[in-house]
Amino acid sequence: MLRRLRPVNGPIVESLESRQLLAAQTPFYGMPFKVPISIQAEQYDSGGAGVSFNDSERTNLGDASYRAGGVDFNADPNTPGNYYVSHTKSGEWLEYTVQADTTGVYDMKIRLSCGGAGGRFHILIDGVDQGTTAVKNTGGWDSFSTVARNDMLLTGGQHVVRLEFSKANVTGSDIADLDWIRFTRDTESSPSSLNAAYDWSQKSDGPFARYEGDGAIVNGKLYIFGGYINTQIQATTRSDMYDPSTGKWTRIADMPEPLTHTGVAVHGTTIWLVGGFLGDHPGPGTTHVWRYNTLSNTCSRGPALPEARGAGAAAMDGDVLHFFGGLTHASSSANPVKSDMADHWTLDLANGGGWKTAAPMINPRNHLAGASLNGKIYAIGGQHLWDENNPVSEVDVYSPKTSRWTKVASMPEGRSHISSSTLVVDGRIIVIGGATNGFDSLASVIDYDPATDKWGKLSSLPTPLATTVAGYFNDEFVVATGSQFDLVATADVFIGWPA
Ligand SMILES: [Ca+2]
Ligand SMILES: [Ca+2]
Ligand SMILES: [Ca+2]
Repeated sequence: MLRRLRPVNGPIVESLESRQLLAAQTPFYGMPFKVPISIQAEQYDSGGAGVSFNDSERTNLGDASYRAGGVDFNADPNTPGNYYVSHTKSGEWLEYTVQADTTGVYDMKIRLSCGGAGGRFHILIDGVDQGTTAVKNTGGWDSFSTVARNDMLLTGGQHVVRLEFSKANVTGSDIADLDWIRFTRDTESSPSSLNAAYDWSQKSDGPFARYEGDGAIVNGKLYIFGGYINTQIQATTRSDMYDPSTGKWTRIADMPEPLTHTGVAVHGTTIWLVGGFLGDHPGPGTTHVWRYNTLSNTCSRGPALPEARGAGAAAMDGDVLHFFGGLTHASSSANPVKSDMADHWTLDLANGGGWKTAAPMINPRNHLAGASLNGKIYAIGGQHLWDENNPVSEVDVYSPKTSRWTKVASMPEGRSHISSSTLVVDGRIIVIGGATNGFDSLASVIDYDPATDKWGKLSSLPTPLATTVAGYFNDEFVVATGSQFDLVATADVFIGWPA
């Protein structure tokens, strides 16, 4: 009931409207670019002239073919496969569909070159002009530099960003060559919808009890895949989706195989499920990678991991999927696990090239969580081997820029079994529940602020819960399934509102 009284803010209405009005306009990859992210200028939306771009003439005036339609392209002589949008004239524009999970202030950098007199362009978000940016001569058409357009507010939801060339300083001449645009979140001025105090309420049980399920929230709906169903530790392929705005559950496509302990990361509207333990406990680790498309309700195979892993962690940094840690198989008396795996692999979803090796973890472990925040990757908590009595409080951060892992502030206590209940909200990492010493489940909800390198506390869940699946959308936490007691599956559902 409380829900109905709350004002419905722009995001839902706006995204519905934009979908209706721009039915023919679709993002380059079929899914919106999820900010913060870098977007290749040449990967503007599909839809055609007058819909997703405007160009002065149907011919391609550039030296390279990249896409048909009239936009002009030049090849990057230094990076095979990279292109510039060239020959930009006054009145031309390009549009990009992006998605922000939560409301925030974003800064934009635009990488461009200009060998002429320059001019100016505007950035428009959903048709609203964000102001003029001047283009000056950069020392030649092959000499690129970045210009900034700062402090743009993006509400949570989908948006169309237009880059429009408004004026050439010499009439009829080209204004700039564009390589890419990059959105970064301005964490200092982003309004935080995150309070410390939450009112948690328990909703009706979901249709299916499970623990060690995997999942994530996409467009406000919580998706839960697989998991174990009983004290015999039997795995299921069953998957469900919960819409907290209606309280309705929908059974979705079963997973292609019964999995638990996958690494989960979201790219646009696709949920990546990486590795995992296959079948009933103690199942073997797998190299399998599945992509669940939330739009088509289908699972397809992704590039297999270099080696089998279960209970590792995944995180998405822009278009780059990271996977690290885990074990080669689940532990059993017949097959005790002997080593934690430090391997760290990355998969570039925009540029392909398969899984690549990255810097190994400094403290290899399993049953940890992965998170991506401000262009860095976090490895959070977990356990060593099958020791549930001494979970890890350590948190490590990986910088793709330096290719190094370093330690940051540890959690207040050791926590494992948090892989699908760790999420990023408004520039902070939130860990909901989990298991501590001796698989005692936890009700506490903690948050990490990278600006202060400190862990804080949010209002606790009404009951302790480990291995739960959690998400956040429009100021609301949603938490479902998991176990309060080891090996006991629940269908619990909790919603948290700012108090
Ligand atoms: Ca043209
Ligand atoms: Ca042009
Ligand atoms: Ca480019």
